[in-house]
Amino acid sequence: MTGPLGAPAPAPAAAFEVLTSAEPGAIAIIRLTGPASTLVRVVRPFPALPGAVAYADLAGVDAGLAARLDADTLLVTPHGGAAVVAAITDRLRRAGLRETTGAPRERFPEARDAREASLLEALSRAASPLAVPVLTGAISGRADTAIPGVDRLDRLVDPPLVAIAGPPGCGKSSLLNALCGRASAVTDPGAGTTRDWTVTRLDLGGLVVRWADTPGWRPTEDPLEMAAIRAAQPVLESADLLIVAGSPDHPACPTDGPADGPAGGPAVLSRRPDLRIGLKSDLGALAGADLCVSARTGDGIAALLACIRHRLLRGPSGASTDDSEKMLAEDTGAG
Ligand SMILES: Nc1nc2c(ncn2[C@@H]2O[C@H](COP(=O)(O)OP(=O)(O)O)[C@@H](O)[C@H]2O)c(=O)[nH]1
Ligand SMILES: [Mg+2]
Repeated sequence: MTGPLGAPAPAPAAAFEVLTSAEPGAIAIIRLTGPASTLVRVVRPFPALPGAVAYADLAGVDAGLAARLDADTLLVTPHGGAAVVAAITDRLRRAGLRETTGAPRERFPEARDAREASLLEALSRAASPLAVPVLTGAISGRADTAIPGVDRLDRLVDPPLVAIAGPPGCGKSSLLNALCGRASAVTDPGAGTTRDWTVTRLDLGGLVVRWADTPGWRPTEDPLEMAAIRAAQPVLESADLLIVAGSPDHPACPTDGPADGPAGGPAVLSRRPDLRIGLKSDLGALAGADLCVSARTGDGIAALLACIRHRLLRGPSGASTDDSEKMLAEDTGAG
């Protein structure tokens, strides 16, 4: 009979954790922990001693630096594309490594306290470049002070949804193209060009958002266009920031807004817009707009970005543009 004392001690479990953000980046950093006898199966050549670095094959998927921090810990740095990281983590699981996502205090033992560990954890997965000065400023600052200029740190970490609505032809898709610096959306002088709503990831001067371009609101008999307008409705309802646009040649908004949806059109929205903008300001200013911009000349774009950042990052009390927005503008070089 073989008692438990006679059995060989079970091998300590090997584990891995992707330390870098899920956003695509040049490299990813994955921490491997466990006995060298297990890790050597997925990292070859294996850095022999603590402190050693090797250029190694990583799970047969990619090659990159492997640094041995101590007897049981290895950091490996494959390319940062989502497909590479997914393929490597899949191989690691098949090799018997368990995925861990430790508590911030465990993941960042160098942090002075729980708050600093949480800030470092947020920094490791933040989507917005603006998170870097904001979070590093907060980490180096006093532990009990709020972060100046940012009430909604979560929105620097997870990109908020911005949706734009307005009559067809007022220039919504042209604004999107101007903001992303390329022809992302099809634009045309003919009304009803944007049929389906689309989401594009945009960096608005350091704040990364998901920008939803939607089909224009107008009375229509066309079942396809009606279906597209209806499909966009939940996006408009759920957006973190709802922008309503109009232009001098298609002025139906901004005073009306989609909340007064077209007769015979989709159901009325339950919310009012957060921001009313006048597009094609090169043709003239739109009465009732909070601000006017021209996708054609670029006029007003910087002010629009500053306004969007302010509205998304300040809480309900952050009604006025004050020093905090100046700080954000200086951080990002935009204004
Ligand atoms: N003058 C001027 N025309 C614009 C501007 N932005 C868009 N347009 C034109 O307006 C038309 C409709 O634009 P589009 O972006 O497709 O409008 P949407 O239906 O609201 O997406 C196109 O012919 C654009 O070239 C602008 O800032 N100034
Ligand atoms: Mg369009």
